Amino acid sequence: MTIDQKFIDQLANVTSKAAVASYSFVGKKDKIAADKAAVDSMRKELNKLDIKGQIVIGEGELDEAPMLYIGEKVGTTNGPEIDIAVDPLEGTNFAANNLPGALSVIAITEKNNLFNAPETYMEKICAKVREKGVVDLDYSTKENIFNLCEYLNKKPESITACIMDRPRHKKIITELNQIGVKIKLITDGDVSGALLVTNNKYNVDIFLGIGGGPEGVLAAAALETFKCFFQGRFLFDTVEDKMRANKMGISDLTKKYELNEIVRGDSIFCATGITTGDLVSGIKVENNEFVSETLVTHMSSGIKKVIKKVVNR
Ligand code: VTB
Repeated sequence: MTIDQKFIDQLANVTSKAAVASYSFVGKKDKIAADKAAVDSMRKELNKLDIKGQIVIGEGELDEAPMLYIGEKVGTTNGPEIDIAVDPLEGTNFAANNLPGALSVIAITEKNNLFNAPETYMEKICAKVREKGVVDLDYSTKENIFNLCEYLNKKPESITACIMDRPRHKKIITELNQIGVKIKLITDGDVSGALLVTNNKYNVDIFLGIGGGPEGVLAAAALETFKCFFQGRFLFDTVEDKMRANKMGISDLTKKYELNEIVRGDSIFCATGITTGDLVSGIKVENNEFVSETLVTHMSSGIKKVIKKVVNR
């Protein structure tokens, strides 16, 4: 089964409207307001779609998030059963401080095909490699780089690795440095960071490190269409995290997940720019109208492109 192509445009509308709603709060130093605007808009628009949708990855659980919580049903119910992952405002700091890279993101699969990811950290690795065994979460950083060098026929000095600038990555960053790899350090936004491996124009060969689990699932949905390699391993540090994992039916807490175990079957991914970043431009006002740019991917048709839209509020 595949997801009808008509949903690409409909979902790009959803993320475009959320991006415009959040855009009013860009540079206002209020990340909560920027996020709320995106969430409210996304929920309203998702409820107009002819789907029987369920939020699988959202803004938290019912008790902590009144809207777009995990398990929330959205859509008119007149349509296919769909699992939905949302990040209405990915990069709240970027939006609040008017910095590049704030996105509104959504990914869908058919029912029961999207991993029900807990809101914990995830160890991730991805690269524009199709074969297994070139890079792997179980290899050391150096092994991954040397294998990738061989695969790409490049020297370590010509490899660029993208990683979030966090104290937890000190060891990886030191090792990358020792072998001469160029590092692209990002402050937030690891959905976008992971997607930089999809096209040579971004000059990133590998993305690695620990970031949000939900962001990992969202990135995986797009990476599948780009035929890139992705692996993720959830990290359950606290007792609370472990209990939540058990509740979600995860028994092996150290399991390494392959892309196809996270996103199964057909999928659509949409990421609209709020502020201009590497992947897409931010919201622009042209002739008194809002114009958005959205990166869309659709697995079954192989569609992967950036679309522009005039957005009515
Ligand atoms: C990432 C990134 C987000 O959180 O997942 C990160 O994509 C992970 O958490 O944009 P820490 O900030 O605790 O490292 C964000 O940076 C913010 O939600």
